[in-house]
Amino acid sequence: MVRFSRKSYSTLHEWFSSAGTVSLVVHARPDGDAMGSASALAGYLRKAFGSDVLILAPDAYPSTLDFMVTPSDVIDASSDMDLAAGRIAGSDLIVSLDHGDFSRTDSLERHLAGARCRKVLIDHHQSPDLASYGLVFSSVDVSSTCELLYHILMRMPGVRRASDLPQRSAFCLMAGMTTDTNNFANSVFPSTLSMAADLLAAGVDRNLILDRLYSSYRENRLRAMGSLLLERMHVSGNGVAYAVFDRQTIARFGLQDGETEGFVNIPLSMSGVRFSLFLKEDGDVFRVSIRSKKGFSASRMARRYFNGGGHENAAGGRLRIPDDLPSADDVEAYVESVTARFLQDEALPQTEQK
Ligand SMILES: [Mn+2]
Repeated sequence: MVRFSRKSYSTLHEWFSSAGTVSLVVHARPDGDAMGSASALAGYLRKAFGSDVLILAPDAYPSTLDFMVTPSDVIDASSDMDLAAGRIAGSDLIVSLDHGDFSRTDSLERHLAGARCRKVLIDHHQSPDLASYGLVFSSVDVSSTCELLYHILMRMPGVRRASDLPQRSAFCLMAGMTTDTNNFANSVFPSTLSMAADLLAAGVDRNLILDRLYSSYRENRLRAMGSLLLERMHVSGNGVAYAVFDRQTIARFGLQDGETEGFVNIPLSMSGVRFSLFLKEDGDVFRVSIRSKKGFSASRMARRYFNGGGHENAAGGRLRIPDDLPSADDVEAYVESVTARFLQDEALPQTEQK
């Protein structure tokens, strides 16, 4: 269960109620948890305080999340940087959701860091940048930012249960939590289930969420999954499985943003696989997703070899060409050598690692 001081909640409520213009900031390549928490908070702030609220995204969210986002709520900085920068300058309050520091917001970073207004962090990642925020709600003991936000909202005056929230906010909290837990498969705490029970009791249509998240794919995604299983996936003897989708594979299946979501989890269904890596070529970088089974650290692997980080069992990073790899052709050899080295290092007793 998540607990913050009584003072934190009352300060947050005071900041919410006195801010006319609020900007909710999400990380680059926003996912369901980021967009769900931002949409939910936007609805609450408008209803409770009549605030002028917009969501600031460094780039576009995938169309698979259309059902939980109102397009007019969102400023996409990659399509109008001046609008985004002006919004930040005119904000009374900035709330960062689902990321622990401004570096996850790409080109928005310097504007956010330079803004003089009040700043709040609501996030569930490790090692938040405490110095950048006046008020921090950070915990790794929750499934998602949506769950953390739910518990915070339940501490606001006038809110005792999910039915006290706008219906749309309750829906978005459930949708975002469902994406981050992969439909209750990962990072589920007792508090996650009590939140879900309350949201269901408030009338959230979970069937609609499941239909939109898991039964609305295009055919090409399944064909691409076939290629992953038959051709792209490599399984090493040391418990690492990985797959690379290079630009040719992406073009072959006409894959759009978000359509490879979840592919990284598939190899973990094999007995003996401890780490699964999925790499996708995007311009001059490979975007890397890493998942691990309990007892193995995806976040440490991401930090050490893939310029990234994240959660203990779900992390990500990137490899740049030519900084990290001479060319795209070297990616498989790189993955094999660093994962083997990582497993070797991890096998050493803790004392020898220091
Ligand atoms: Mn999240």
